[in-house]
Amino acid sequence: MKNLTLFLLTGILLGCISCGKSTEQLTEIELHQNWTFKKSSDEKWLEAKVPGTVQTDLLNHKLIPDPFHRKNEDQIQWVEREDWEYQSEFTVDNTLLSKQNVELVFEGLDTYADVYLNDSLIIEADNMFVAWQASIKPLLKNGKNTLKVYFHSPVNEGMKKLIQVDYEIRNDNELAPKGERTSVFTRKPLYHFGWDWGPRIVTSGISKPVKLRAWDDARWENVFVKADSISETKATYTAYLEIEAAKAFQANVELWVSDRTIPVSKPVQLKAGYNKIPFEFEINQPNFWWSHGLGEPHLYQLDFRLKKGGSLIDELSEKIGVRTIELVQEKDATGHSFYFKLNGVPVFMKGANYIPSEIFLPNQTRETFQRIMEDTKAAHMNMLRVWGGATYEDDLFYDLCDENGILVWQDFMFACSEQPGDSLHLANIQKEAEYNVKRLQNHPCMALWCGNNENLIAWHKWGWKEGYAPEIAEKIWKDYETIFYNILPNAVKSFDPELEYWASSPSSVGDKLPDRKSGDEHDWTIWFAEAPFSDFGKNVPRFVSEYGVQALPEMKTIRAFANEEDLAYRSEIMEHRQRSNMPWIGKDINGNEMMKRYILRYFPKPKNFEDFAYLSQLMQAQALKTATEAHRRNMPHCMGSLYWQLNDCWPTMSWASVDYFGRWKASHYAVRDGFEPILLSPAEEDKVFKVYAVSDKLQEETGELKLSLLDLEGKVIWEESAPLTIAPNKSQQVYQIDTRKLLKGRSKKKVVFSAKLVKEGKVLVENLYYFVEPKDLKLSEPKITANFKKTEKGYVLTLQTDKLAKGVFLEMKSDEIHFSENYFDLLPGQTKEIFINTQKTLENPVEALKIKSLTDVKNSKKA
Ligand code: BMA
Repeated sequence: MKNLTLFLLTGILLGCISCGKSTEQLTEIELHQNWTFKKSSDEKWLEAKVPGTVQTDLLNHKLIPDPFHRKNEDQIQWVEREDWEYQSEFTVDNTLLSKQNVELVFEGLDTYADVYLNDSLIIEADNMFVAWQASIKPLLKNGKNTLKVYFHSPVNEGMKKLIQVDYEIRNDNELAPKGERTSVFTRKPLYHFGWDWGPRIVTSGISKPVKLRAWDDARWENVFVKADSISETKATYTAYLEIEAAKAFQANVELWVSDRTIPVSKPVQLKAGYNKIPFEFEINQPNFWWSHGLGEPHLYQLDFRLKKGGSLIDELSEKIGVRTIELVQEKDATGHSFYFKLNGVPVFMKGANYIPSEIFLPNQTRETFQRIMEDTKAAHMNMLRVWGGATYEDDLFYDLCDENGILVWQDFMFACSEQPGDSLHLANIQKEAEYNVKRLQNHPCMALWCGNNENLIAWHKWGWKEGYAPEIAEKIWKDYETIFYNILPNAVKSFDPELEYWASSPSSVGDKLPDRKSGDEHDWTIWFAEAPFSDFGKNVPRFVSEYGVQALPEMKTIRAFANEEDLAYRSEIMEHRQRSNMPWIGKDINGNEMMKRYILRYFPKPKNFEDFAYLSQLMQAQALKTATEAHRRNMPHCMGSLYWQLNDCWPTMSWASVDYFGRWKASHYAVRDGFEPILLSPAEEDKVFKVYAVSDKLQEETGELKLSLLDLEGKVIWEESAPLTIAPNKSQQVYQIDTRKLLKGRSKKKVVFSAKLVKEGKVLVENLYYFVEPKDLKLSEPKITANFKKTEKGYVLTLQTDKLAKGVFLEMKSDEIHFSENYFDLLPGQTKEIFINTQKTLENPVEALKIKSLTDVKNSKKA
């Protein structure tokens, strides 16, 4: 819920620099100043930052080392075992005390927190995913007031619960010895306890804003906007107004819709306490909300004003989008479809799995979220999956998804684990589910609520069920049913009935195990089961909600956490940072080894670490290129491709396509190409060479299809062209030829195939295809020439080559530069223009530019 913010610096409270909203009757003030903290057993109080975490406060005082550097994470583990106290003082005057109601609101507490106001206990928190509030008027004093928060160690609290259960409740991702894994007992992000791409840093702290809210007669609690009917000409809505009133009285509600000059208004009779009042309104000739790529994500601003007589009591603003969203699961020849219809249009979902961009959640800033949106949009995505092992994100994240047309597949916060089933825990889950469904219900970006990530397959397919005596297995499964078939779907049904609930990802219809015929799939045959990338195109699922392979970030990022002596793929530091272990394959197999195996399958052998990092990126890019194209070629059978994972929460090697510092890996460029609204995708199927045209556009596209076969020096061996009409929202085969007829006996190692769509002399899209893996290409060293031209926005870099340059990686030695294209193949005869947006002046850019391509690996020195 966002409130209209009229800033007012009343001076009512000392220690408030950014005060919240204010009307004649209501004042909101942030309490972010004057905080100190200490370990509960210590005496000395130190300055603290709120919102924040114990660990970041300790870091600010240099009391712990930088946990991201080398193995320092190990040295800060003691923090999770301690209790911590936070304290602040604020002053209240009579103006505030004269208000009839004063509430203290914590938007987030991490996690077991006792809050005392002037030594009276007012809140006992035990869930980081909800807000906490208390009425505090009787406790407030004129003058100085003391606020204290006592944080119990989340691990010790979890342990107390763990020892009460006489069977193991599994979370195999937790980085703690068996018997000490407490994460499942605590409603706080699972990834804080360690995951296969993140550190174990179990935080405590005031995780979100804290505020005082003082009001007299009434205030807004919530507004839930439900669409009654939506058509081209009119959208009708009922807004359910939730109002908290101190007494019964006659009020008036006004609704101002975007730039309408006259509000809709209605008298409402309030009773003391909670009120829920339906309020109807309509939008004529609506502008629809569309996902990125399909149209404008048009938003309507709704300003609700609660009035008594002529005076304004409280205001609340919401943004809504006129849209319909459906998850369509119709029976068909294969099984059941699984696709989203937005405004009646089937939309192929292109996107990624999202995790928080920080292990320390309060460190996420507006800039972080905005960058995520830019990276998402730049790669032509229209959906992010907010994965269930982390957190329901901040309001700002969903606001930005609304504004940018990014649909959200939202998991509830359960992943790869089992859950306790005691009544307190279940009640806590219910509260959390209701709170978050209500909080997010008005966002047009919301597409789906999903119960959990992989809990179902963990139980049935990872041997978990079999590990228990039958009566224990029965109990665990019953608890699963209670949470995922009862509590969570009921929360969605009650508070956001427009959205579908999907109990587990991945699964098939009726919450059966994933079968690729219906439902969604996590395609981990590639990577964990070591299948070749070409398998992305085999037995393609209906909706692929996870798939991916790991890569290292670029050297600049690696050097931020490692020293020179650590730069070896199995060095102590690189092994420590790598969290993906695969004991079922072999004791010694981890992600670093797996990256090496995949590199060797497709690329020349790296001789040093820098080449290993570079090749891991090309390898990951090839995997995601293969997957995105295969999934889209198989449209409409397959209607979604969300790879694992978009981003990182610390500098590391992982499946991310954008690293912790926002640097794009090769894979992000590859995904951007794979997700182009119009894709030409060549593929060999049963010795027949085919070219597919896939379009996500809703209008027909025309142009000339230009196909050519080139040798590696750029000589055209074969070419054909024909006018092409690409049907909207469809995958179609547009060309085919017997591979032998195309190659006519030429070596597959010495040719490259290009497919282009050309319109009015401009290349709209181009895609290259090789008949052998990169390591088998007969590449010889290219001579690449580079030229820089200064423009208003920065520079244009022009590149040319005399021979095929494969996997061209550009880097500026001194400057941090984002190249509009990187890690690409450069064809001889082609002039490639690359844009660099920068206000900086680059000194001798030609000399500062480092160009690397695949042949350089052959000539590299051994480490
Ligand atoms: C999926 C995710 C995560 C995990 C990733 C890589 O299963 O749901 O749990 O990090 O794979 O192993």
